[in-house]
Amino acid sequence: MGFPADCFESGLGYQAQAGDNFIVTYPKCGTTWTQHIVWMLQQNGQPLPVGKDINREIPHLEQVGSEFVAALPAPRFIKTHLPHALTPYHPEAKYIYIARNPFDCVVSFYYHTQGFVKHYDFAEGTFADFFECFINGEVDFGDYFEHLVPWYACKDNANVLFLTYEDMVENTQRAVIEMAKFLGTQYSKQLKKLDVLNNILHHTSFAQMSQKQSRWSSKRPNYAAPFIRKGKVGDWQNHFSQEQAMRLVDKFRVYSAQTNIEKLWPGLLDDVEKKYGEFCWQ
Ligand code: PPS
Repeated sequence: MGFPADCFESGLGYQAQAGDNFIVTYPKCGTTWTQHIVWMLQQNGQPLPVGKDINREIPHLEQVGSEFVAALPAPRFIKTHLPHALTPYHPEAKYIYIARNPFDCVVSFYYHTQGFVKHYDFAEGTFADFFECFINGEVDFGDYFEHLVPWYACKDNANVLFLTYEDMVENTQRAVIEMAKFLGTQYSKQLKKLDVLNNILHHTSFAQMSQKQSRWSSKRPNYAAPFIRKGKVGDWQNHFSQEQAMRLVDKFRVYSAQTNIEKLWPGLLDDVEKKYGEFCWQ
């Protein structure tokens, strides 16, 4: 992933504190979008100024290390992709977890891995190559399902707000309001001013964020493709073979049998099977 090893290691040792707010995701599930929403909630609806890097404002724990995060003014807002067992915990810290369906996640992750040319040496990698890594859990931050399942189990905890990327796309306003309420009255009362809510919805829309991405930061010198790429639900259908679709359905069903994670995306697995169901195992 290209993070300094000492920062990664020190990030693992960060002691969460009362009042910390974590944005927790498996990669490519809506982290950057959520960072911008939360940042604007903190700033009375003002967007991130040109030249500022959201990953300095709401830093990625594993990238910057614990000292950087500990030195942030409270209340801290922190991004992490760490799995549940490694995420710094404090009962009075808050955790916003965003889940995205694994079909679109792997596609987004593929373009990410292909795009960071110096970090991954995968510029020539195909989707088929990446799919094998993903389904075997051999990608940054490990297995998708192993990340999702323990957080899903905590979804009703008072200090966890569990949302899906798909819900955010379907009704962004509802998601913004839920985030604000969860973070506390100082944030939710901002939304009573209509222009604050409208500003957040406008500036964090896919159109705005994709248009502005190169102006915010350009601390992504090794990234060869747009980071805010397509922002769609269902793009996987343009990438998956029948065999890949059914293998991911099978893996999903194994995890779902124990946990009901299938309920996060009602009808998804049935739809995939309907579309690709004639696939016959050899
Ligand atoms: S990372 O690298 O893990 O931080 O990536 P992350 O930000 O979690 O995920 C990137 C995907 O989120 C999409 N995105 C958005 N979708 C809708 N609306 C907005 N505003 C938005 N901002 C980012 C981004 O395009 C990536 O998804 P794909 O499918 O690749 O387009």
